[in-house]
Amino acid sequence: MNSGHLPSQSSPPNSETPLEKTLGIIKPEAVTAGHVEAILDLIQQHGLKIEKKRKLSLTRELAAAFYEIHQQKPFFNDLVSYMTSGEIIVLIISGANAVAKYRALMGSTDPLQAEPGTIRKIFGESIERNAVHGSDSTENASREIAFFFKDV
Ligand code: IDP
Ligand code: MG
Repeated sequence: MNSGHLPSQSSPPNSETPLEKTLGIIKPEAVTAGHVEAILDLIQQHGLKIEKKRKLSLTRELAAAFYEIHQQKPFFNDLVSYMTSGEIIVLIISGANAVAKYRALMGSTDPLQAEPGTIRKIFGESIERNAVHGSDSTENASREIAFFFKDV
């Protein structure tokens, strides 16, 4: 991101803005708290499209596989327990620069550090219970989309 500010509302794509897909997750505490529609609205207000949406529950095995890069982290077991504690909503989000744009809209991992207006600032409860996930690169977006949407 080129500044500390959230990207403005929808900006028209031009020939240099790649159309991308990214994987989003609305995490269990945000689903339970009834924030799904508000989060989907925010994503769409920022010019991103919800291409696909699935509600599901992760098993411990699936949650551990999804977060395998964090296996060695001290918070890994808690993260797996948290992500299996209730239903989640998995999203394919598309648009110009969707990966970076959605990451910016999510805000910092820790809601206390997140900028005003970001999803994590508004809906996150803690560095763990931070309302949403988003792919951090186009490579990981492809891997994560394939993880949840076999037919895409
Ligand atoms: P990200 O979701 O912003 O990409 P990652 O470092 O990839 O952040 O961590 C994955 C998830 O693990 C976070 O979204 C959060 O739910 C949890 N997490 C990250 N760091 C901590 C921590 O220090 N304590 C507890 N949970 C954490
Ligand atoms: Mg991450």
